[in-house]
Order: sequence, then C-alpha cells, then structure tokens
Amino acid sequence: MRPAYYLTTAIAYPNGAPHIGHAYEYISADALARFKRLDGYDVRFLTGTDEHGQKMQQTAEAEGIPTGELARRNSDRFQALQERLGSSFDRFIRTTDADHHRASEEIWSRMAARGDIYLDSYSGWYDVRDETFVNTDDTTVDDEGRRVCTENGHVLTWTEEQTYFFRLSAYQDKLLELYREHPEFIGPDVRRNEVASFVAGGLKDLSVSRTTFDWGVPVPGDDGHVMYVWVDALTNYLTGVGFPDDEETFARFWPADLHVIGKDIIRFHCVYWPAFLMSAGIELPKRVFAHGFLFNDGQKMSKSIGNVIDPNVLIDEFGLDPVRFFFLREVSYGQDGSYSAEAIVARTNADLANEYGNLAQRTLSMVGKYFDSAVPEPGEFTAEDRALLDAADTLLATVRGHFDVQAIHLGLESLWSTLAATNRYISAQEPWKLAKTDLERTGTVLYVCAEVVRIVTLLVQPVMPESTGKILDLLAVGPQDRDFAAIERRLLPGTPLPKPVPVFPRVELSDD
Ligand code: ME8
Repeated sequence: MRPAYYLTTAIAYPNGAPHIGHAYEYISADALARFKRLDGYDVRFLTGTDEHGQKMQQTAEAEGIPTGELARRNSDRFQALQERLGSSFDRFIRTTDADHHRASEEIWSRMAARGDIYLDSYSGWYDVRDETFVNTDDTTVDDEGRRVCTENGHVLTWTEEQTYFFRLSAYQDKLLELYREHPEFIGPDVRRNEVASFVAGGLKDLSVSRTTFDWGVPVPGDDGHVMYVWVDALTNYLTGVGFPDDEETFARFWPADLHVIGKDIIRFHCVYWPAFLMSAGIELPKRVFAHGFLFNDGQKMSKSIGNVIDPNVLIDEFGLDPVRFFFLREVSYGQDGSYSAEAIVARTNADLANEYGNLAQRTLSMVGKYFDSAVPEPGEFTAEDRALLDAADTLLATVRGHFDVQAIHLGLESLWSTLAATNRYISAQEPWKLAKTDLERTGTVLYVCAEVVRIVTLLVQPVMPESTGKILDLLAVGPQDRDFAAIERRLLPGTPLPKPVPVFPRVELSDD
C-alpha cells in the first residue's frame, strides 16, 4: 500500500474576494501535493474557508446581508479560484459544514474533560481583522485618538465579557520541549526561533469563547457562548480526515504531515494548535511551514492603494502555468517576495520560452527532420553525453530533497541549471551541422537532449501540470510513464513522435 501523506492550506476568511496572497498559498501547496502523488504517496490535500468570527459578522452587517449568505458567496469565489489555479485538493471544507461542527464540539469536550477550560471574565483589546486578542502593552494610540495594535496598526475594539479560558499557560514547558525535540516541527528554521522565544517569554491563558455575538460554533453545554473562531478554524484539519467518527480515515491520515500557512498566522499554528491537541490527547502534526508575504511591485497590497490584483486577471494575461511557475521560481519559498508584470514577462521569456521551450522545440524538430519523427537510436555515449545523462538521473533525489523541506525554489533551480547545461551542450555539439556528416552521432546527441527534456519535464509536472503534459505528449510518453518511478525508464528508440509544436511562446508586456 502506498504511504499516506496529508497536507493542508490555511482556510481563508471569505469576508472578501481572494487575492494573490491566497493564490500563492494554493499554488505552492498544490505543487507540494502533486509532487508527493507523483512520488508514490497516497495524498490527501485539504483546503477551504474559515467562515465564523466577528469579522465575518461585521462585514455582513456592513453589506446588509445575512452572514451565512456572505460566507457562501465568497467561499464560492475561493473555491472557483482554486479550480482555476488547477489545485488538486481532495476536499474544500467550509467551517459551516455539519461535520465540522461535530469535530469542533468533540475537541472542545476533550479539552474540557482534561480540565483545561474554565469560565472567567475577559477584558482587553481585540483585533477583529486578525481575530486575535492584543495585550495592552502591544497597543498605542494613533493620531486620531484610536487604540491600535503597535505592530500592524489595526484599530482595536475593547471587549469585556464572560468567556471560557483555555489553560494555555500550563503548556509552556511542553511546547518548548516540542520545539527542542522536533526542530522540524516549524519551518523555515528562523521561524522556530521566533516562536520559541515568544513561548519562553511566558504564556497567558487564552480566551476561547465569545458571548457578544453568535456567529460561530456553540460551546457544548453552554449555548450562550460561541467558540473563539481560531478554536474551530484550526480544528478543520481534523474534520478534513474524518475526526471523530470516521476512524479509518483518521487513522490513515492523521497526524498531518504538513500545514502550509502564511507567516502572519504562525503563533496560532505553532503555539495554540499543538497546545489544544496535547490537551485533547490527539497526536501533533509533523510540520508547519510558513511561506512569506507577496508584495505588488514591492508595495504591500492594500485596498486603499488600489493594488490588490485579482489572480484571475494575471491568469487571463499570462496563462496559468507561467503564473504558477513565476511565483514558485521567483520567490524563495519561506521568504517574502514581490511581483510585477515586467518580472513575469522576464521569467516567462528567459526560463520558459528560451531555456526550456526552445530546447524541447529544437530537439524535437531535428528529430522530425533527420530521423523521420522517431526517437533516434543512440550510438556509444561520450564523456559529455554521460555527464549530462548522469546529472539528469540524479535530479529526482536532489529535487525530492528540496521539496521535502519545502524548498520549492531550490528544486526548480536545480532543474533549470540542468536545462542550462543541456543548452550549452547542444550549442557545443551542433547537431544541425553534424547531421550533414555523421547521422549516428547526431542521433546520439538528440537522444541525450530528449532524455534530459523528458526527465526535467516529469519533475516539473507538479509546478506546470498542463504544459508539461503537452511536452510529454510530444515525447510520446504515455500516461503510465509519467510518475517519478518512470524516470529511470529511458525513451525507447524507434518510438514515433507527433509533429512538434511550441509549448512556451514568448510574451510581451501589453500597453494597458
Ligand atoms: O488567516 N501574501 O485567513 P486569511 C501571502 N482564516 N500570503 C498571504 C497574504 C499575502 N499578501 N495575505 C494573506 C486567515 N496570506 C485564517 C486562517 S487557518 C486555520 C485560519 C495568507 O484569509 C495568510 O498568511 O487572512 C494565510 O495563510 C492565508 O493567506 C489565509 O489568510
């Protein structure tokens, strides 16, 4: 039986339309999911929307519609975006789903049974945008006399209400032990140090219910309270694998192998979430990886600057695969990144049209011209031929090593440096000249190039599923020969190939 692999994205707040930051998270998680599937795993990939909380209720009030309607409308847009991005998710969860209520009640009851939930009163500042409580020490008063969060400037609301608390303070030592004993729990490494020093600074108990609004999961046994939105939101990762009723699915896929999230929600995933799970007696996820933030032309995306780009517009303009490729190749995964139309055009032309597309096209059209459109029979390999084939043969191990620690950009880097080496090789060998004097040698050179293109293409599939499918068609690689286990099966000489067509056209910047 194939080993199981369970990964998740964050579930977005559907209080508005999805933006590039959301698209980036989906594209990257999808590439990781596809990689694992092609590498022989039984993958389960969960994504969805986080529909409860005060922010959703306030946005709906401002729009004059029921909160459920706002959630449904925008959640549909998130799902449609995922589909447009080619995301291979297995379930799109909505926290208003019935099974999710059941899972949230169950984890709550288990934490309560452990003695970690108690009733008290909370008074303090609340950041509705981030759905988080803010210590008074971390607030300031802005020019307009409003109380704001010092770190991000969000305007805060004073809340005073009776709420349930979770005994987070009791988990400080256990959390520090977790980071120490399982350094792989948080990636990238720099994030672990930040989290550990935050926890080492001391943890206060966490208010985990609200009574001043009702848009949430009711607290079991006390209908006057709804759960704090992060309690139910994090629990979606359990709901997605059948917790608590579908024991078989849960046993197969839990603990999660990877939670992919953005850097702004690390505390919730690396402090609160493991503490809730420890309390409920549930195994901890193996790893949380935080990607960076995307900026538009170096500027923070914001509705007031008017530079929030609809990902659909980028796909309309540049095509899906070039957009997927751009973000994963250009931005070091785990760090912040910037994008602009100019940068997308430059990458598409340099890396896709020239380095990759042109190599495939030249190789295949020479095979068409000199070998009657059939894979040539290679003669004896020279040292150069062998060096290149050996480099291609080690790519799987190299790229797998990078993807296993979510260094997607380094995986792509190693593939593109092999393409560059192959372009140098073809320029040095000059098969178009060789064809006039030595057809056997021409066939060997083209065979080597076609093999490298095949291997690189198999490994780029997770990033550009559609275009790589076209290149594999041109190489007559059948559907049964497209997973990573097929990498070691060489192209068969004599296989007839279709007429080559360019897969990555050059692009130009449009005027508007
Ligand atoms: O945080 N660049 O939802 P959300 C990159 N509901 N990533 C970005 C980004 C940007 N500019 N802006 C946001 C929430 N993200 C919660 C999650 S999980 C149990 C609950 C990322 O809609 C962000 O870091 O604010 C997060 O991972 C995801 O988009 C959803 O953000």
